[in-house]
Amino acid sequence: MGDPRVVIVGAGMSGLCMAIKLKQAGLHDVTLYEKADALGGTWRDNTYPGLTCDVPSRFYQFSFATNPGWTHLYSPGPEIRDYLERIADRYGIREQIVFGTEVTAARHDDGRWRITTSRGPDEADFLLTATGVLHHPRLPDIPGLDAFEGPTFHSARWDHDVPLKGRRVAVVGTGSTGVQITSDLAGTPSRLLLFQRTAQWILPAPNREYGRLTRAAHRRMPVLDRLGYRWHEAVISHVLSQALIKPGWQRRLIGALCRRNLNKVTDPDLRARLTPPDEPMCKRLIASGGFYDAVQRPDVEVVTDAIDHVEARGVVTADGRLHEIDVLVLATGFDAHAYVRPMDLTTSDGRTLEAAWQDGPRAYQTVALPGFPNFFMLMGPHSPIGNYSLIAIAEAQADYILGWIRRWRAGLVASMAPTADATERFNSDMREALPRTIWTSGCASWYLGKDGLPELWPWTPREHASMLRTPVFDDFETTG
Ligand code: N01
Repeated sequence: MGDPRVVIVGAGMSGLCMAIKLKQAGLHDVTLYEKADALGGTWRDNTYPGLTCDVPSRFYQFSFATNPGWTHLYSPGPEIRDYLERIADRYGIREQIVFGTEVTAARHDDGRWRITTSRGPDEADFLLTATGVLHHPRLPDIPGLDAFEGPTFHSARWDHDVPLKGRRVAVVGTGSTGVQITSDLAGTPSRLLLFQRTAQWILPAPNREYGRLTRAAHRRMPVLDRLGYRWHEAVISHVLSQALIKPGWQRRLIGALCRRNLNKVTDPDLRARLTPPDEPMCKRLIASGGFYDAVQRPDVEVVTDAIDHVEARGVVTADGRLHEIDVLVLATGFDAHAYVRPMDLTTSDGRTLEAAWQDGPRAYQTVALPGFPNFFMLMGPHSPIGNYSLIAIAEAQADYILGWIRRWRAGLVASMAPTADATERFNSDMREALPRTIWTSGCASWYLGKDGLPELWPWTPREHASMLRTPVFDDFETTG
């Protein structure tokens, strides 16, 4: 059948992963469209102070391209971005990327995807989206936000031209981002105000530095990299991933570590205000080594009165107090349910992605959609994105997608899409399993979809990988 033309949308970590796998399989008619002017996805967009991956570096990397040079147990964001840049060059992917070009729509017609980009049309036999999960910043609907006279920016759009030293800075939000910013920034502004709506549990995670000797040893003995990868994979799989999905010693252990960590806060009033109302891990678990030290500094204040509105000089809380500030940082998270959109996808019979997902994003086995032939997603709905390495998940999904593309190349199929029945069976199994997870134990989080259920994988990441290793051909409608 010849080689297919493949279009990948997005040149972040998962788009690169897919492109590398295709290249290694000898498939060269591949284009990655990237709307920004640089690659790296979330590691390009986020540049806030303290940006660190909270998955250990030895596991948060491609299993086929480990990096002996990681400087820390948890790598700083710029180091991960450099790593992705180097990988793109090493595997010759950069030449395949068309930067500054947004895919706005795609329609499946006559067996091909007709693609509309901001630079003109294209066509492909396969359309693959690698558009990420946390891509669209969510701005809070706080009255008067526009009235503030000083600079205001979202954490994922950090304005590095704004000086912070010696000024009064407010951070709204205490998710992973707000915690990392606070831990790093404390001490730079003359006053740092952290506006907390809901306290969150913090797993103690001091960030150990890898010394020159360790790095040299890893360079000389690649087996150490492989061992490091397997070790962190095993710890996360056997402890954290289990704790999320069922009761047991793992859940008790992580809960106890978080509670003990909170005792580092010596002032009983502050400790009470930092005590979350829910179970550890109900919201995405935050890992940090320095947060409780930061919030106990005299120049840091945790404000727990609700924000009433913002005015020209600062933030006014419900008790009527005006907190005067110079800079306002919104670490208020992302719209995690805007998968793939705003791209318009349409099938030959007029089905749209918008309509297919009107009740929330649903997929077949996290990677495919019924009625959408030769279309696959990386990091699609219900991917195991908890606290696991998204790179390991992308690799499993890319291998699965590559399997279908190879079948196409071998002439075994011309088009493939999962059946509606198989997709419904998969989603109904998931709906049954989700209430058993810790994420439904009674908290609001970005994990929860419209139906109140988490849009997450309710089993172990290893089960996700093993599901994708064994495709069920009967679940697909194929032609050719
Ligand atoms: O966003 P979040 P994030 N008034 O949605 C608060 C990943 N990540 O950017 O809890 C006041 O978790 C909101 O309060 P509440 C990771 O997957 C990874 O921090 O809703 N406050 C909350 O405190 C993470 O989970 C790394 O009551 C308002 C905060 O804003 C995900 O990104 C590093 C508000 C939002 O927290 C998102 O984290 C960083 C309002 N109107 C992030 N609206 C890694 O290391 C919202 N909030 C891999």
